[in-house]
Amino acid sequence: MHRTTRALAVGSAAAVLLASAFTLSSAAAATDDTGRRAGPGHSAAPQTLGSLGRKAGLRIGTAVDTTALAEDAPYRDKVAGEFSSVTAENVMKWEAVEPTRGTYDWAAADGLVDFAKKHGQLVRGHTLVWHNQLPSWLNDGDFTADELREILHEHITDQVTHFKGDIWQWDVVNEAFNDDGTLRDSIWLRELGPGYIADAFRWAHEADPKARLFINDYNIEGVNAKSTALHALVTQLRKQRVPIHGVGIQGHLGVQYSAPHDIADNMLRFDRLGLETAITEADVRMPMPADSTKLEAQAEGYGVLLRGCLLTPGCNDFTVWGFTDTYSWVPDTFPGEGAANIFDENYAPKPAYGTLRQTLTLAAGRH
Ligand code: 9MR
Repeated sequence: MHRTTRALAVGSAAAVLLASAFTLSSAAAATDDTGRRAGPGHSAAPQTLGSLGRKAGLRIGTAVDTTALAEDAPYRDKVAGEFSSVTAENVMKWEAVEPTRGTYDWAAADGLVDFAKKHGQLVRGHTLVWHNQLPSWLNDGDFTADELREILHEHITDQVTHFKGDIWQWDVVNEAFNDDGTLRDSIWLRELGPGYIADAFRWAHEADPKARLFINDYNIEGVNAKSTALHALVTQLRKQRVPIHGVGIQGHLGVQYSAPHDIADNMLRFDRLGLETAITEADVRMPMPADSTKLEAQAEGYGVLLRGCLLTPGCNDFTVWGFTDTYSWVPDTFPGEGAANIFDENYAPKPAYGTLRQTLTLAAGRH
């Protein structure tokens, strides 16, 4: 993503909206570096991303590292103060909740749910069906297809029942597609066939009829083969009356790649199906070391993702995948890259934080 990519593609209503939103965003430069407007009418109460989001009709969330939540007081204060929804970064995944077959360990996840209740936050549940972070008894087991189907059914039923009433949105199925739009070759597809997706949603709905059920994936920000295949799948699922309510767009970007300036085009086509949408895992990494050009490109990336959400009426949550560079999955997965979050390692706000605040401020009254 480079400054030159600010030139926006025209030819669709969404692109025009994006362009005007960008103009507005530039005009908002008359704010101080926390994004707060100066002058008369300026409220003394500190505005947070969560409170600004509320005025713009959406929740602003973060993935939470529950070890950091327990051990790092400044981290805990930021989670509590800045955000209006939370997602467990790891502790609701299958390997965490059922490390030994038949023995559940909900302690860490329950702790996060309690924390969220105490701070008036909603919880996004992440995630029920994935190819990754499965317990070894499952990965290494020798199960028939019928047994695996029953294992998956039981997992979904037990986990959704355990959290019944406490989860706002579940990422029921995570990362089911390849980038070319074919279904990912996972244990679930191989053993159960493509019907595992509809089954997972039906089972989750039976266990908690009030939870909003999402399919979630990465590299589906813009209009491309993967997002188009996902659109075709959810269209079909809705026709079959499968209880699917939303599409989660992860939003893992990097400053060295083009930003998805057609994100509203893409999100609006899901909106037209009557689906909710959310940005579920926003972060914008960069080749290290960071410098001011990269930080500005990063701010632009966050802004593109947030504006895509704000331009989509049914987009009701914008979640960042962690908020401080101290705790990030990026350096482990992409050696030589990092600094992907909106606060630095000392919890100082980066330009991206100001961009989110300004963009939310301009969207006040959205709903
Ligand atoms: O941030 C998570 C990291 O701590 C884990 O080691 C990793 C294991 O795969 O999963 C990370 O979270 C992923 C999320 O659950 C699904 N989308 C991609 C995220 C980043 O890898």
